[in-house]
Amino acid sequence: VSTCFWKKSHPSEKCGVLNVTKITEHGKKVRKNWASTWTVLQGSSLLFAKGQGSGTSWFGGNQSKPEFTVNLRGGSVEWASKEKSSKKHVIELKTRVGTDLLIQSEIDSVINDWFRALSETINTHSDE
Ligand code: I3S
Repeated sequence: VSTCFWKKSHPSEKCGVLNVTKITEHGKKVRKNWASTWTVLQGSSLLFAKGQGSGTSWFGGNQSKPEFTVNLRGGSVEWASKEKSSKKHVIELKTRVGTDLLIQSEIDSVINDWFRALSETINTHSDE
């Protein structure tokens, strides 16, 4: 997708709007705060920007930095258990630094694609 980049010089493999919340920060439990979040997969990084309505106006727009970034190297993904969330189609992403996220979409195919993309990224970069 042509709109799927962070900066023109940094094309991204994948981007889209997902529901995202942190559940831990450096291993400590934090209060959930689900938010509709622009998510960009770029190399081994996952970049987030909250509160943006439209991807095309935002990517390449005036926001030059992501609000939040996680490094996928050494992380893991799994489907979240019912205890973790009452929502459907929830991915639990764990990072090496102990910041864990839940990532959700109502759309089956969307969340399945993300699960695959995140797993592949983690596997590809695990030896680096
Ligand atoms: O795991 P929890 O605490 O049941 O998560 C729910 C809460 O974060 C709730 O907000 P407050 O209790 O802070 O008002 C959210 O509205 C819910 O969406 C959270 O649960 P789900 O099952 O949707 O992840």
